[in-house]
Amino acid sequence: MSRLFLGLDSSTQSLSGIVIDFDARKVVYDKSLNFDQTLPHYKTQNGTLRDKNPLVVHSPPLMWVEALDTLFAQMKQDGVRLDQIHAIAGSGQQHGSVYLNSQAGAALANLNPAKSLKDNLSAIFARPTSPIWMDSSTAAECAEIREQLGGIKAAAQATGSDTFERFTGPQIRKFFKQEPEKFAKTSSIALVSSFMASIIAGKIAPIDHGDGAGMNLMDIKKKIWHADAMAATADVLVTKLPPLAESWKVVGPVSAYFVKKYGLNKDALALVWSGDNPCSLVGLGLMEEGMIAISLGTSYTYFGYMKHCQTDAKGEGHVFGAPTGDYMTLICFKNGSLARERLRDQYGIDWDKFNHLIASTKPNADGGIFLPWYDAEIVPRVNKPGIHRFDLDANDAAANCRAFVEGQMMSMRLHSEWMRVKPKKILATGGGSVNVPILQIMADVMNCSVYRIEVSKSAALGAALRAAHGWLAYEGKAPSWDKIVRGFTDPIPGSEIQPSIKAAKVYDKLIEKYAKCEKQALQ
Ligand code: XUL
Repeated sequence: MSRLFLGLDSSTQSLSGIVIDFDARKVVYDKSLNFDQTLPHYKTQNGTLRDKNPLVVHSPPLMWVEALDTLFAQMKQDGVRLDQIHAIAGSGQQHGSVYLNSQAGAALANLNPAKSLKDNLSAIFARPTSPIWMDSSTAAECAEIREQLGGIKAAAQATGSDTFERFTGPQIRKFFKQEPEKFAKTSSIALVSSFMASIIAGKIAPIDHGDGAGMNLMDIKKKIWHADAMAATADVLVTKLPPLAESWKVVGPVSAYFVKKYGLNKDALALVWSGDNPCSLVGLGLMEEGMIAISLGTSYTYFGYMKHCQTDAKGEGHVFGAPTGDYMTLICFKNGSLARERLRDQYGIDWDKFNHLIASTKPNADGGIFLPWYDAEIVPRVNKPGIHRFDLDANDAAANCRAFVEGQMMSMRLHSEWMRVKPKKILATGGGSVNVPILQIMADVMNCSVYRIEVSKSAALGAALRAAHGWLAYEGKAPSWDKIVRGFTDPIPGSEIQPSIKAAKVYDKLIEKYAKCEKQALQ
């Protein structure tokens, strides 16, 4: 019998499921349900509910519940051998929170297969909507918690990150301050990840160390709830938070609901879920220090594995738990591909021309520096958007396009220095990674080889691999992570881009000028 494992990913816009045949080392099923299209009655836009206040972004948790039933029904209809699935793990968009009332525990334990999940669970919410990671309405609460914890550096040392608007603690504090009655009726607060795990297991699931680190509530070193952070966030919080657990913790056997309704094996294990970034770390095979992924999406993210916890004194980057039990780091740069598009449009060119222009200019062609803050920037913190040119003629499209990409890469290099881990291998992902001239600049600035990898589903794949790891650990077959990911996470053959020694030398010098320009612009 094949050993199949299911990885689910409850992301902002969709619920995905990936089934892997662990012995054959391949993905045997891969499906995504888009929330807006599959469940239009929740009236979401890109999975979210928009508010009059643009800073407020919530989603309906009942939509995630219904999506789970829909996906299982789809898997059954598609002939997935659900009886051969040995374990299920999952990935959730990070930071989002679900507020459960006192009925939740019993409702989860007694899921009736004659009814839908939605009908079983519609009465368990103390708050009908969930603030998600795109919500940035908690600046006041961030300031309050930060102050209680002793400032940026202290907050980062305590919880792995400075306080951030989207992080769960500041969101909980806002709810506690603004809706005290509903807060009082909340018996249990879940993350998106632990909420979904609770349904699969039929009981309130723990929060894993990976996702727990995205809350500003977990002691990042001891991996227990941080007493001062809880006190700074809300009253009696300790009674409302589930326990924390390692990422391979078995919550229990899967709920009988899924056995009776969809034919899951009654012995299949339900594992804790983690955040999408920790799951992607596994789904990309980043299991060693110096292995970095750079995702070139709307925004850019830079993330990698970290052996020993090292926090950012400036509070720009995050430290989360890794599914291996170690750590991972993540930095978000807001001005990514969208900013690049804005520059391209200013010169009225297309992407081919843009790439041609940068490929036909030399590294740091005219000594120019471009700071690309079309939007307010997260890293470095820039509240007032604006682009800045140094020694650059705005009319020179080629020099500007090159300096723009160089600026983005130098910013990543500079602002990841606190990790004290020199990149050894970079995996480039996301829409922007199809542009080879951009990847060449990345390789040259970082002085490191860059590979492309297809990762549209890295979080769901990572969850499936975590399911395999959790099941093997439970069976006492102490698995090495290397062996687990082997064959599933290979870069695209022939995609390697080597740094040029000459160009790398140019950038080693230029980074100093870049840092000075940034400092000047920030003043
Ligand atoms: C990470 C973050 C996002 C969400 C997206 O801090 O906010 O990557 O996890 O799902």
